[in-house]
Amino acid sequence: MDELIPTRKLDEIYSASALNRIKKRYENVISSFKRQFGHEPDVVLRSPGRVNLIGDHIDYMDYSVFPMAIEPDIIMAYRTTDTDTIELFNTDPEFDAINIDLSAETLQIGPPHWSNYFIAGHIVAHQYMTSKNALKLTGLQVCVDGEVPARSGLSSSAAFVCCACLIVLTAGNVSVTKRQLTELSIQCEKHVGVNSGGMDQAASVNGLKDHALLVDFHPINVTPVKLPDCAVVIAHSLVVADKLESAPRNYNLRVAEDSIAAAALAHHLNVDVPYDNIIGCPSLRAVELAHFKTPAKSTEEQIQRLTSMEEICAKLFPQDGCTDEQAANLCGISVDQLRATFMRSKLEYTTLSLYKRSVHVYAEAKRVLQFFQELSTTARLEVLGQLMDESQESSRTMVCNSCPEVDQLCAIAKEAGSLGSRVTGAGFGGCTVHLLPNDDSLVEKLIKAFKDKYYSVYYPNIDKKTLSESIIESRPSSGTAFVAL
Ligand code: NG1
Ligand code: MG
Repeated sequence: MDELIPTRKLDEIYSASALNRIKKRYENVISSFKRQFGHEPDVVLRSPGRVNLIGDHIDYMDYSVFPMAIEPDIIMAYRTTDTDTIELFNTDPEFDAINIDLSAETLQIGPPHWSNYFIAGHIVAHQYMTSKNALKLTGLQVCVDGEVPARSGLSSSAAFVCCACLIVLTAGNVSVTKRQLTELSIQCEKHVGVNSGGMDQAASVNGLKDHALLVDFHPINVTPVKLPDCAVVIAHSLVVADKLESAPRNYNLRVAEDSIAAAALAHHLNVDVPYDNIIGCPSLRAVELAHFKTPAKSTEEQIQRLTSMEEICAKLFPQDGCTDEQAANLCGISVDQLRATFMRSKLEYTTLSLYKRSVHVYAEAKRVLQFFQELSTTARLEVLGQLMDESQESSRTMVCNSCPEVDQLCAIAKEAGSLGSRVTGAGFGGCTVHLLPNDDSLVEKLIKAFKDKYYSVYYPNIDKKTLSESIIESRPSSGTAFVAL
């Protein structure tokens, strides 16, 4: 992670079969740029989306996750100007062009708009440059071209903020390592209103061809692991998962529930934990570390520890949820303190599901370890698939971030021979991921089953383009890079 963001040629980034199409895509970005701004861009760069194989809704609790970067990505081309404006343009007419005024003291995030993700990258890069006394802000002309489906759990937003952050830094003559860009881009989404963990940005920046990535947090570290001979197929439920709009009842609520569960456990186990997660609260991993005091000596011991944490949660928390009063009691604080500490962003709920969420975190953290262990030893696809299925069951019943359409896609896939099928990313709709043997006929059979039993049933009027973009077979792709054309 300590090398600088690389410059890569197209054939080093994309698979051979995609190259012709990709070349046209870059030509279109350059010609759109010229048409819009009357010049060639100075620099072109890209950052990929990601699919998460296993380990969801645990990154913000500091547990390791197992994503891989995918080929669909966001390309940005930019040119510096001596104006006080960022001129943002998107090749997709759905996203309207906008000028952002840089003359104000600090940039502010406005009402929901795609440009907010650029502003978030700008704010974070600006703060970093100020801290390094390297502040040189210029005007920018930027053309964006995205192929990661938005609001689908494939991290279009992380790919976007990684590009935005890198543009502002590079335009200001600041070069960064993969680690620095990972750490900076992790801070971005919070400015937009989602208290996100760091999985997506780590996967986007550090992606490596043919490798999945074990991502650890605190400190952040990425270990590439070669994927065995297999096929990974992604299918979009086409249920729009608007993470920002639904954050108070979905994503941000999960982060808050886990944080409250961690504080309650720490109180129960009588241990001190740092208040340093994404919302300035304790993480469930910090409680585990404080409780056991010394690091586990083996994966087996770590797995046992996680099992015993699950058992403690199951005894401590009522299974049907907690009122604010109960939660505050469990943490040993007042209701006012509970709200002031854990609920600084707006939340909507009837009860707090401390039991379900905390048990999921410890169980899913265990599955990630088992997945990694299996991949690093015998790499049996059946074992990996089984863990993915168990993860889906936990999403459905404990995180409650699946939905009937996602369940349906997983059931169709299992019937068609998938070894493991699950929702990927934040969920509440969005994409599913499926593991298969590397066998073209099995992959074709799966894709046919999706078309016949899902898309033509749920979306009988689906157009060809949407259908072809909804099913992605992707090998692990490489990460953020400047592109040499
Ligand atoms: P997606 O599905 O890409 O929005 C989100 C979070 C991750 C992680 C997963 C759930 C962001 C940028 N990413 O991913 O940090 O928590 O959900 O595992 O919010
Ligand atoms: Mg996102």
